[in-house]
Amino acid sequence: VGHDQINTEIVTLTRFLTEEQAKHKEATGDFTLLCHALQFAFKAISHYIRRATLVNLTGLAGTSNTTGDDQKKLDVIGNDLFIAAMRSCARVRVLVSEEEEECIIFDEWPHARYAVACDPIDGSSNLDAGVSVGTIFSIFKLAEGAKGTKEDICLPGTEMVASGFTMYGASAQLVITMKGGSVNGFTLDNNFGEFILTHPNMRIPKKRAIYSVNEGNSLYWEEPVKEYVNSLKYPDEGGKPYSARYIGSMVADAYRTLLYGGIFAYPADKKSPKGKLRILYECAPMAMVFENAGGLAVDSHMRRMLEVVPQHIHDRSGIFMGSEQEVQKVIDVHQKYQK
Ligand code: P6P
Repeated sequence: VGHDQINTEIVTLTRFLTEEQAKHKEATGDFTLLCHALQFAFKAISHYIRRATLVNLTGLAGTSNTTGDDQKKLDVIGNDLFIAAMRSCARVRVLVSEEEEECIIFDEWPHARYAVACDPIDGSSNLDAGVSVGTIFSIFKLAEGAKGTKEDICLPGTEMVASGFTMYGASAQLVITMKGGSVNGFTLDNNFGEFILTHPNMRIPKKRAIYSVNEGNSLYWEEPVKEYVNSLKYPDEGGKPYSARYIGSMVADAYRTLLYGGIFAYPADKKSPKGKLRILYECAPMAMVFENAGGLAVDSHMRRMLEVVPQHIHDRSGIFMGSEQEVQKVIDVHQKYQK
């Protein structure tokens, strides 16, 4: 390959974060160090997800480590890797994990100024089927004088300083956005061991005839949801029905919706009146990504998802997120029922 075909301007996530920090003269570098620990966790989880398939299926050495511990389930490994990365960066005070009933407070870092919520391996039930799973995260900066308690992270998504996810698909795809910023996609290049900027400034199409919802819950849906989904499947005269795409792994469904457009929905329903997906580490982080990419995200009361305040760290919510015009259709149908 001629030297003129070699790209020497390789924007790694590491470089991207350094350049971001340089834009904020008051930055101390704490956020950058936190994100370096975060990206390491994603690289490690990606490695173990790909290895686990071999280990589980072929029983290759490694199914039990030297001390004879049982093979940890992958979501436990993902959780342990994430907690270790967040603890060791000395920049996180409060950590919420889907895998941990209680909030983790790092007492060894009383002056750390960040709180992180995460689902280390969201959709892990799909792992054995080879379906893409992912890590979803949200980052909050603690208020001045915060004592480091779970109240410090029960905040609306508008308080997040950054959020995003990493999808472990054919390659590891990381999507990250800062408060009020753009959405940037990175692909893990195992040769460099770095996430490379492959999708700068991601923008979701304003509309797209794709809907993503578990229709197996139709029996439990509220009337507005039924009417809305039926309007996509049985359009008025001359309309073309929407395509249905549902993977059942939020990160995979979200990534497709972000790239192609359309709508993803997990409505609250009669079976799950508060919804199924968690606010802190599924709904809010995804909502900020979608809003910053030009989309919308609302809960089942049609409130802006980022303004929903969790009372408890594992609180759930209904969610509709995606292309602006698609979410607007949901809002319009619900408004008919609110009169
Ligand atoms: P259902 C996976 O278990 C998960 O938490 C999300 O990743 C996914 O969007 C949703 O639940 C799927 O739920 O009820 O359709 O299987």
